[in-house]
Amino acid sequence: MTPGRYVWHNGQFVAWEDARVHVAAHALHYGSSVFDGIRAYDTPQGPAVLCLAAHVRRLFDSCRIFRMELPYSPQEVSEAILETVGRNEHRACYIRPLVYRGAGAFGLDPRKAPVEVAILTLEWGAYLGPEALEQGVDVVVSTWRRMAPSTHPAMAKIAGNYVNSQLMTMEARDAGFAEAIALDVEGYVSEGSGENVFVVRDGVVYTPSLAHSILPGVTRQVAITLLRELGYEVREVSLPREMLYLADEIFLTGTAAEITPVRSVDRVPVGPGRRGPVTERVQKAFFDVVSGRAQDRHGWLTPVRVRSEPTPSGE
Ligand code: PPE
Repeated sequence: MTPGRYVWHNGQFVAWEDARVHVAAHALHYGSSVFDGIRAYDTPQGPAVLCLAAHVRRLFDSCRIFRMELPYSPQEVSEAILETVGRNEHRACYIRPLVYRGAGAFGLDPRKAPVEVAILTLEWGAYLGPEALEQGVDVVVSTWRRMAPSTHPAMAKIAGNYVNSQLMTMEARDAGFAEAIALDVEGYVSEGSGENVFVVRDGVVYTPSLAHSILPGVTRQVAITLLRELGYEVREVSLPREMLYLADEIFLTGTAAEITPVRSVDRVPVGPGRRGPVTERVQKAFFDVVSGRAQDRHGWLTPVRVRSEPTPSGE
């Protein structure tokens, strides 16, 4: 993972090494930050950010749920994201906007602590390993359940929610799996530690609805759109765990994971145990759009103006 040279921090560009917080930062003690994850792809017209508006909207939605008032507008954050990618001269990168409660208050009313904003970029390759996109990954159903709807707000990308994801990931990796899928409190399929889940059976595509403690994934929405355009029926449903063992195909979607096939669940092969045709078609449609090979008919790509003027004071 290669970090970008500059970080946008509270309205200013600072060197990566200088983008610091105080150890008294509220977020560090209580998980009181929200974030998003966005990718910029290399296209023949230069780098382009995928689904910028949808990601910025979700960032603001997360803040609204957690009652964090951002000192910037969605427009300003979008501009800052494009400027950060441009300034760091990435051809392609992962973008991490972060809104956190800084230092200034202890205790459990976070609203007494200031809201601060950072935008980081880094070069981050295939999330689940270089072979994963073609070969698929081995996953396990986690012993950890996704948070109950009356506990943490799953629709918000709040840092504190990710304690659950980290427990899932460590358990899965220690047992030799690439990733874990969690069930919700009632035992229905929810999502991966950092991905949404899709199941294909008899040519119909199923994915858990928002009622199953999932993050409303931007890639999930892109995949649903592409699948419908390819002529598949996509249903947002309550998915019993056993559908994972009956599936012809399973794939995971996420900004970091992109569209990754699953080849086994709990050591049970998915279909014939390799990437299936529906997964392959939706992957191809996805990578064709993000790489600029196919026409961007939905306006998903925002071009980045690459400027290489010297930045912050002291440079
Ligand atoms: N569920 C969870 C819990 C989740 O964290 C993500 C993204 C998704 C679904 C898919 O959402 P979207 O990226 O909008 O399609 N996970 C982010 C964090 C990964 C990380 O390791 O950090 C991501 O993919 O950026």
